[in-house]
Amino acid sequence: MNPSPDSSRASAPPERATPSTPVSLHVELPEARRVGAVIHDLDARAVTPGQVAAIHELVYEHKVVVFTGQELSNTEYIAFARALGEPQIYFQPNYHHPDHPEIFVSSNVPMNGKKVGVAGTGRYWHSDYQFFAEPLPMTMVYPQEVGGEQRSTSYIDMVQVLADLPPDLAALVRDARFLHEAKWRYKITPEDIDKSITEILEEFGALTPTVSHPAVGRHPVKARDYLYASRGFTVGIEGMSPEEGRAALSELLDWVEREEHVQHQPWRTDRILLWDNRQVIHCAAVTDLGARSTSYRIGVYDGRPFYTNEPGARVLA
Ligand code: 7UC
Ligand code: FE
Repeated sequence: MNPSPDSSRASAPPERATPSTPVSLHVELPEARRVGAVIHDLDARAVTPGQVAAIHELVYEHKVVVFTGQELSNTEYIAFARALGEPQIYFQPNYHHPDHPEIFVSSNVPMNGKKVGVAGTGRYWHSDYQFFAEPLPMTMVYPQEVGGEQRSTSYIDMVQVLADLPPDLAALVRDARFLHEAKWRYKITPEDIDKSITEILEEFGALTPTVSHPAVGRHPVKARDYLYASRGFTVGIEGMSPEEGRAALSELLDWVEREEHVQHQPWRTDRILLWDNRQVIHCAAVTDLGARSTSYRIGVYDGRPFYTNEPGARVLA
């Protein structure tokens, strides 16, 4: 398909298959106000530069992309991520796949009798690496074991949310900077035994100091504005007292998380999800009780700034 920007696509009818083109992708576009273009049966093992450009355009335009019919080995999966950008190595090694540090493992299933990765990651609204000065532009998730009947990742379109904000909340976010922190989501590791909660918070807080980002970011490719805030990591508002900031954020995030804003993308072991962490926030569904769940995530840097309207993050002491 033609990778050039075309805003009319956003309102294209669903299930419109693109005819065979030089990049030959079979794509289903989402309905208006929905995220998620579906790319059918891409040969992810032999992706061409034209296909990569088309995938980038689809993920920037439609915020989420689903690749159907995938059956990739770990090395093929990493190679696919490398074709799309630069794979991330997550900053905490306890999340790494034992043979492939690029793969962030979310799993409750031991591998060769040993715990691998972390169980139950990201079960709160967030954007990946929101708490760092350079957040993660794109994330891919490849479910290996689905973990029950109705497993999914849920998304909120933060471009749409920003456009629809009621006037009082729009005034709150205009020219504001929000503070983000990871330490409240820290997962205890075996090395933490015998440490106090205070010690753990201090140590992890020193590793991941509070950062501030503009509350509204401008997308580097689409030049659209998105609201950059989440219940998971956003903890305050620059220039407000902690209490004032928390109260204002809680009102904003209650609006953001309204049922009508939430879209679900079901998990299948033959589907890879790819999303734009600038334009959506996401939340992982809880695993059914006793069900085995494993997913392989790869974060991808696209070589572009996270937002272009402001010079960048501020790291607070
Ligand atoms: O265990 C988790 O929920 C992981 C989270 C603290 N960070 C994921 C990320 O990339 O921001
Ligand atoms: Fe996440």
